[in-house]
Amino acid sequence: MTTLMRNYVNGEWITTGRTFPTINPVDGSHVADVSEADQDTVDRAVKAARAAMDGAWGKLTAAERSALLHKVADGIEARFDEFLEAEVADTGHSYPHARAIDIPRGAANFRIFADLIKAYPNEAYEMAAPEGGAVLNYSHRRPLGVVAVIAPWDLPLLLLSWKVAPAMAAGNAVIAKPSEETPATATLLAEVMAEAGVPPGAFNLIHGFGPNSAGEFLTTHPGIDGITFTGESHTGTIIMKAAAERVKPVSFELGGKNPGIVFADCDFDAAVDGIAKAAFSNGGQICMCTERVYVERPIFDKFVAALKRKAEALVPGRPADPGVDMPPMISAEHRDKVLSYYRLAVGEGATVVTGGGVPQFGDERDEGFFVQPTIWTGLGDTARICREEIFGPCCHVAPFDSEDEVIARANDTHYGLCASIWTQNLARGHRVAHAVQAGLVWVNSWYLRDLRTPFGGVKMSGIGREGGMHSLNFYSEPSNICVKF
Ligand code: NAD
Ligand code: 6OD
Repeated sequence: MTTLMRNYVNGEWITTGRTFPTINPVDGSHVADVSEADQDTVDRAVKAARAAMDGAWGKLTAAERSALLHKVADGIEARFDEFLEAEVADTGHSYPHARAIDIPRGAANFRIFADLIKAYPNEAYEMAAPEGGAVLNYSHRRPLGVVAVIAPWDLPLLLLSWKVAPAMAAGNAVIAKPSEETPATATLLAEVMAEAGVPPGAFNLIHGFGPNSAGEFLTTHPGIDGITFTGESHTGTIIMKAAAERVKPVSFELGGKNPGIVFADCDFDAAVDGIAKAAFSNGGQICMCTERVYVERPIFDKFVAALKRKAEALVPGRPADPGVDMPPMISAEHRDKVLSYYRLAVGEGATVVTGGGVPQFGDERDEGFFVQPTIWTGLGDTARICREEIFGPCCHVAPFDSEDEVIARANDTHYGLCASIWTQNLARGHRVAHAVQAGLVWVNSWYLRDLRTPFGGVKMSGIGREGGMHSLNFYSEPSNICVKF
C-alpha cells in the first residue's frame, strides 16, 4: 500500500484534495504520495500558530521549552532507524552518510538550541541621568511570533531542524515546509513533536512546491512574522520581495560557487583528500561544496592527477552497497541540469580530465539519476561553468601564481558562502582567510562544524547569520527597557 504523507496543523493530520509523488533517486521508483497543502491549509496553520503563541506554547518558560526540545531530540534518537530509512529513500544518500550526518545532526540541532536558550544573555547598561539619579537600561527579548521555515532537499532533516530548533527554542510557533523532493523526515519530525508533547500549533508542517503552492502561500501570508529560508539565491529574491511587502525579517542561507585554494606548501595528501571531499561529497549536493579549485602552479599537474584518481575511485550506487560514496542527483530534473553543465563545459572548450557523463550499471540503477564525478581544466574564470552554481559532483581546476592573484580570482563572484585554504604556512592561512569574501572559511579542513559559530554567506549567498546565539538573535527581538531611579 502506498504511504500518504500528510500535513500537520494544530496537532492534527490534514489531507487535501491534491497529492504529488516522491521518487527514489536511486532507481526512479515511487516512494510515497504527499498531500499538497492548499491556501486553506496554510491559513489554518497560520491561525493555529498564532493561537499557540497566545495560548499554552506562548506561556512556557525557556526552561520548559528547553525540556520539550530535548524530548524531541530523544524522540529522533529513539526512532533513529525510521528516520534513517526515510531520509535514504527520499535522497539516495548512502547509509554511512545518513547515519553519520543527516540523522545525528537532526537530533544535535535540537539539543544545542535547547541548551543555549537557557544561557541566552540579555544586555544591561547603567548610566547617570542628566538631572541626577541613575538609569538602568536592559534588553528584554520576545519571540518574533509566527515563523515560516522553508528548507531545501540536499540535507533535509539537518537543514529543516537547523531552523526549526532555534526558532522554537526562542519561543516562536513554526510553520515548516520541507522540499517537495524530501518530505519524509519532516513528516516523522511532526510525529515526534506530537509524541514529545509539544502543544498543538507550536509546530506545523505543510507540504508542497514553491510557486503557486504551499511555499508561496506561506511566504506571502500576512500572518507571518518572519521567514527563514535555505535554497537557491534566485528563490531568495522572490521570497525577499514577498517579505518586503510587509517589512518582515528574513534569514537567508543561499547558493554558492565556493573556491578551494591550494598553495604549493600544503600537506599534499590532506589537500587532495580535502578538496575531493569538498567537490564530491553527497554528489556535490551540499551548499558548501567546491566547484572552483585554484592550485599553485608548481604542484598543479601533480594535484590534478591525484584528484582524478580520487574521483575515479568514488563508488556510485545503492545506499547499502559496500563502499558506496557517490549518491544520485536528487531528481531527473536536477540530473538534467547538471548534465547540461557537463555539455556546456565541453562547448566552452574545457579539457575533461575525468567523467562528464552518466555511469552505466546494467540494472535498476540505470533508471536512477546518477552522474559521473567530473573534473575540468583549461577554462578562464569567465566561463559559465566557473561562475554559475551547478550543485553536482564537479569542479574546474585552474593554476595560479601568486597570493594576491588567487584572492582576486576567488573573490570575483556574486556569491560568498565559503572557501577552503590549504597551506602549512599558518600566517598565510589567516591572511588569505581574512581577504576572501565568504561567510565561512576553512583552513586545512572543509565542513568542520561547531554549531555555536556564525553560519551564513555574504553577497548573493545569504542574509544574516545563524548558528549558536546568532540564531537566537534572529528568532527574537529585543526591547530596551529604560528605568530611571
Ligand atoms: P530551491 O530554492 O529551489 O527550493 C528551496 C525551498 O524553497 C523548497 O522547499 C521549495 O519548495 C521552496 N520554494 C521554491 N520556490 C519558492 C517560492 N517562490 N516561494 C516560496 N518557497 C519556494 O532550492 P533547492 O533546489 O531545494 O536547494 C538547492 C539550493 O539550495 C542550492 O542553490 C544550494 O546552494 C542552496 N543551499 C544553500 C544552503 C546554505 O546554507 N547557504 C544550504 C543548502 C542548500
Ligand atoms: O551544517 C550546517 O549547519 C548547515 N547549515 C549546513 C548546510 C549545508 C548545505 O547544504
